[in-house]
This record gives sequence, structure tokens and C-alpha cells, in this order.
Amino acid sequence: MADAFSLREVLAAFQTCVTERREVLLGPYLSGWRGLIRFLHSLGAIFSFISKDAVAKVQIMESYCDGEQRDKYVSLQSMVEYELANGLVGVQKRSGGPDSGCRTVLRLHRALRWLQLFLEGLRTGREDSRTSVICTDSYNASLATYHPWVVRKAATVAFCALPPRNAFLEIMNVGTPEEAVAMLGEALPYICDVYGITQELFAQHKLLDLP
Ligand code: 1PW
Repeated sequence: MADAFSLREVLAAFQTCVTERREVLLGPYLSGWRGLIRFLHSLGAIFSFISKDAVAKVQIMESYCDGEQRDKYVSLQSMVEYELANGLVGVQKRSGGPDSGCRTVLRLHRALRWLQLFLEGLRTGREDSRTSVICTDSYNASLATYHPWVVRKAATVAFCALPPRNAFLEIMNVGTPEEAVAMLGEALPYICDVYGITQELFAQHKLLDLP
């Protein structure tokens, strides 16, 4: 079944991102994102403006990973080192040039924080808690800071269309709501790990505010 889709596999991609040397591999990072985007699509057309930007960011990264310098884009660490050493990262303002891998990953990285908070909220929420509230709260606590008012507004409207918690846990296709909650408990530490390593790497190189 080519179409069988389970959030378990998506989250497992983030598990395979981190190497023994604590490097974050771009291949599995991007396949995790591709899965998340498919998941967003399954939530309906109202989420397409959210997924559209994520799709664009993933495409930029894919072209680096398949491009001439692909050996520099194996891990986030090698990417940061290469782009910084070659003056490819615009630190002042967005130049007319191509978006760097660093600024592009930074957007995905910030969105990953949102995902992490949201899934954690779902996991620990009460059965009758509202998914839209969990989603809005986690968005406001993370990604919203970086978005202009109109994006925040549109996102908040889209969140209202989210199904109730148990229905949401079921579209994750992991099994019963209880099984989905258990899977989240297993998978979330890996997402936290990827987020933490990336955050540290970007902080170390002062890349957390890239325009
Ligand atoms: C159910 C939860 C799923 C979480 C998936 C997260 C997807 C995140 C995509 C959010 C995109 C919102 C609209 C786009 C905003 C862009 O302006 C912004 N991009 C992001 C990812 O925040 C900034 O990109 P830019 O304009 O600096 O290239």
C-alpha cells in the first residue's frame, strides 16, 4: 500500500537523523519534513498555505542536497561550516541572492519547535481538550514570534478547523488514541534531540536571527 501513511514513520525519520557524533543528517531530516507535509495535506485544503511554505523550504534544501556541492550538505554541521567559510550566509538583510541553507533550515527548525510543543500538548492533554487550543498555544509560544500579523491571523483561523483530540490522534494512523499517545511518548524525545542539537549549533555560530 503505497499510500499507507502513519505518523509513526514520519517521526522515526527524526530518530535516524542524529549520528553517533551528534551530527544531524539532512537526508532523514528532509524525509521527516516531507512526511509532515503529507500529514498537513491530509488535514485539508485550509492547511495548504501552511504546507506551501514548508514545501518551498524543503525544495530549496533538496536542491542543495542534490547539487554540485552535495557533499557539503550531508549534515547540518557540514552545511554550516561550508556556508560560513564561503560567505554564503547573508547576515545583514536578505540579499537578492539565493536563500542559504542556513537561513532556510532555521525556518524549518523554528517550525519544528512548534511541532514539538504541539505534539507534546496533544500527548499530555486531557481527552476533552481542544486540539485547536493546543495548536494555537504552542504556535503562540514558538513560531508566531517570527510571523507578521496576517500570517498569525490566517494560521489561527486554520487551527480552528482541526478535528477534536481523539479524531486527530486517529488520523495519525498509529492505532487507537492510547497507542498514538504512547507512540508520541517514544518519538518526541528524538525530535527534542534534533531540535536541541540544531539550536546549539546555530547559537554557537550566531545564526539564530538570520534574515
Ligand atoms: C499540525 C502541526 C504541523 C506543524 C508543521 C509546521 C509547518 C510550518 C510552516 C509554517 C508556515 C506559515 C506560513 C509561512 C510563513 C513564512 O513567512 C515563514 N516560514 C516559516 C516556516 O515560519 C518565514 O519564511 P521566510 O518568509 O523568512 O522565507
